[in-house]
Amino acid sequence: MTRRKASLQRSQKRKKQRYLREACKIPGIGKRMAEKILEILESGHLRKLDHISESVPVLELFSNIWGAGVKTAQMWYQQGFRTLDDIRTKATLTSQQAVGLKHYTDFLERMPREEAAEIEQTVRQAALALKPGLVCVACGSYRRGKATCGDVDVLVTHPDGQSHRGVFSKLLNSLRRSGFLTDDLVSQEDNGDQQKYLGVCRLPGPAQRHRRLDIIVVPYREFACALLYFTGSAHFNRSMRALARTKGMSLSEHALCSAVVRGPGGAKVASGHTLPTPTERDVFIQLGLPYREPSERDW
Ligand code: 8DG
Ligand code: CA
Ligand code: CA
Repeated sequence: MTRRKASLQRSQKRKKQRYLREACKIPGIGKRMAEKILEILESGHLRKLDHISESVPVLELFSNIWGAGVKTAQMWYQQGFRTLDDIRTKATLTSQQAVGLKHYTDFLERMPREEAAEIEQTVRQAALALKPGLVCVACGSYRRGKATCGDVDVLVTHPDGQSHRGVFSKLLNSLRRSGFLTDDLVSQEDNGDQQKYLGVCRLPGPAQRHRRLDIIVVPYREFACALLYFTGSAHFNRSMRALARTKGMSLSEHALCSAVVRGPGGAKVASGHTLPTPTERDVFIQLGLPYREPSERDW
């Protein structure tokens, strides 16, 4: 190497160190980010992205399997899997992921709201055959008036405040016996007094698709808050909860509580007392908000 070339290399290295130091002075930019900035400045390109852009469609393909999150998708990618066939034949699946894979294309498709109404009606008929007076309401995007629904979220309760008890497993068994429920995903029996089922159903008849169905059984005293929660949207719920906090209250799918005392980190120190909310409208009133119809809760 000539002396001139060596001197040029030393000067370039010094320049690079200087750029790195300068980049690191920018708030929020550490050494690794600074190195990436430098690589782009020098070559107009970031090599790490070559790998990412190649993996993104595969990670999306995998994380669309119900029950598989980003972490699982990344693990499968690292194990060398690239197609759904690889997953089917080589990956270790949880029982939920196996159901998700079996109904992969059906679950990606949203259903027309008319089909959601038929599913709600099927659950209602089975519920009423068990116990007259049970109330069944399809919540989620269906109640918000959307033209298509990703799944159906049916809330079940009984106005006498007692008769919802014991309905959960009887209702599921009845829907299983009739062949309407085809697969189970999650059966959560103890969320306070609420019970939640996540599964798969299919309406009778040819060419019907498998659809995701959630069923929630709640005591009548929690009806309004549960209805509000399961109607969503998720973003709307987050806003309502945040607003409740600013007013010293707390809102959940169970109740609206007042005089909540929070510690410096925001953790609940004392839970306050439950405010009477017989209807959704009462929740809005207690929070000092004008009432919003379900179709106006889409943000
Ligand atoms: P979609 O099924 O048509 O896609 O829409 P959706 O009915 O609004 O969503 P969902 O996933 O079925 O959830 C039903 C409601 O549950 C949602 O509208 C509000 C409530 N919910 C929250 N937070 C979350 C959350 O983090 N995940 C889910 N799945 N639901 C949530 O408030
Ligand atoms: Ca839904
Ligand atoms: Ca749902």
